[in-house]
Amino acid sequence: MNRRSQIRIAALLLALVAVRSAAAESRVIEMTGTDALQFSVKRIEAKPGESLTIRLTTISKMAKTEMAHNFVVLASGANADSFAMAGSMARKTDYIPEAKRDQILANSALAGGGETVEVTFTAPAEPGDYTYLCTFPGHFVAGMKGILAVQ
Ligand SMILES: [Cu+2]
Repeated sequence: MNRRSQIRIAALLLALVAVRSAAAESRVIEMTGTDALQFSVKRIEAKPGESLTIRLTTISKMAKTEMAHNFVVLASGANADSFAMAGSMARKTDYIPEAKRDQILANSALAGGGETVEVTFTAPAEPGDYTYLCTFPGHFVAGMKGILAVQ
């Protein structure tokens, strides 16, 4: 093995270690979404700047077009009602309203029955209560929401 490939391998190993430690630092919060249109976790307490991984599994026997869930955390000051309304109409973008992207701190993909989606993000530095919700049509109105309490 020449010097050049040794350096390449060393760089690759360092990169792997960096990826692993970043993943290890993130706290994983598992939750489910059901046909009852509720998240199993309704409140998440976090430290400012903490790395969080939300792992959302949808429990349903319905078709994905009829029943799916996502996890969307809103920035402070966002109006959750109008965000959810815009989201419910954004079918082409999996119910993520492109015009309101600046109000999203983090969002997962849509999970149909039996699927699990994951999103990793950094909790805001600013303490406060941040709303999270599912933007599938009708779900927020039915109560599919929760609070990320940064304190
Ligand atoms: Cu939902």
